[in-house]
Amino acid sequence: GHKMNWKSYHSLSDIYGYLDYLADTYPSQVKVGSVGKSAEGRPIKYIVISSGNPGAKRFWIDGGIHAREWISPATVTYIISELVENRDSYKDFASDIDFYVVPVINPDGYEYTRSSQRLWRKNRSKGNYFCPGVDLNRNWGYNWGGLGTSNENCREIYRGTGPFSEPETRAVSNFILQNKDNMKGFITFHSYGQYILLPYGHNYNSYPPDFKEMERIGRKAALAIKSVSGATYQVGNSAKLLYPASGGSDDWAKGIAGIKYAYTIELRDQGTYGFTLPAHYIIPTAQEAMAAVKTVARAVQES
Ligand code: 0X9
Ligand code: ZN
Repeated sequence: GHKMNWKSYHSLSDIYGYLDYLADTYPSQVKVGSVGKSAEGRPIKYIVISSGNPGAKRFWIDGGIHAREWISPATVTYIISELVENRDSYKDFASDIDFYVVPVINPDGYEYTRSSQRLWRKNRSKGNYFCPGVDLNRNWGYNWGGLGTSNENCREIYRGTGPFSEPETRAVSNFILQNKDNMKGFITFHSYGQYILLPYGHNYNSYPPDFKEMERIGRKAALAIKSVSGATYQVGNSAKLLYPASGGSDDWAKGIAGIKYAYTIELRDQGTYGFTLPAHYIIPTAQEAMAAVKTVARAVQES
C-alpha cells in the first residue's frame, strides 16, 4: 500500500493501494476487505473505520456507482483520509460511530472511463454484446422498474433484467444488510449539480414519515457546506428537485434497510465542467462533502 494525494484523479489500483496502506498503518482502527466481485471480476473493496465502542452507531458512505462521476471516489477517499489520518479533528463523534465505506462500487466502469470512454455511466456486464452495462442506480430492489428506468440495454438508464441482477448491487446490498444493525446514516456520493437529495425518488408523492426531520438535517448540511466554501447545495426530495428514478440505492437504504438518515449528494459543479470536473476542484469539493458528513454524523450520534 501507499499514501494518496488529491491533486489528480487516481486509478482503481491507487485507490485500493491507499486502503491497504491504511490497513497496514492503522491496524487497530481500520479493517479492509472486499464485499464481493464486479461483473469483470474486480474486488469491490470496503474499509471499516471503527470507533472502538461496542455500542457505536454505524454510518454508510459510498462512491463511484456511476463510472464517469470521478469526483465521487476522489471525495470518498478524502473523507476516509480525514476520518483515519486526521481522527483527532473529529473527536466529538469519532468514538461513537463506525464508518462503513466503499469508495468505488462500480470498479469496472471506473476503469473503463479511464482507459476507453470517459463518459461511460453503467457497469460493464455483458448481457448484450452491442450494448453492455446496467445502470447500477436503477438496479436496487425497492420499486425496481418504475419511473425513470428503461428495459432497453442500450439506454443509459437500463435497469437490468431484475432487481439486483448485477453482482455489484448484490454484493453491496448484502454487505449492508449484514451490517444494518444500528446503521443510522447513509450517504451515496454522485455528481453533478450540487444537491442534497432525499427519498423517495421513485415517484413524485412518496415520502417517508420522518421526511421533515431528514430535511432539517439536510438543510443543516447545506448550511455547513456554504460556510466551508461558499457553494450552494439545494436540498429536497429527489423526484421533485431532479426527476423521478426508481431502483436507486438511497430509496432501498431508507425503505428496505431502514437507515434513518439516507441521502444522495450530488457534488460539484453546476454544469460548467459537469462530469469532467478539473482535479484542482477535488479538495474544495471534498472539504464541503466532509462538512455534510459531519452534520449527518451529529444527527446519527443523537439518534
Ligand atoms: O439519476 C441518478 O441515479 C442520480 N443522478 S445522477 O446524475 N448522478 O445520475 C440521482 C439519484 C437520486 N435518487 C433516486 N432517484 N432514488
Ligand atoms: Zn450518479
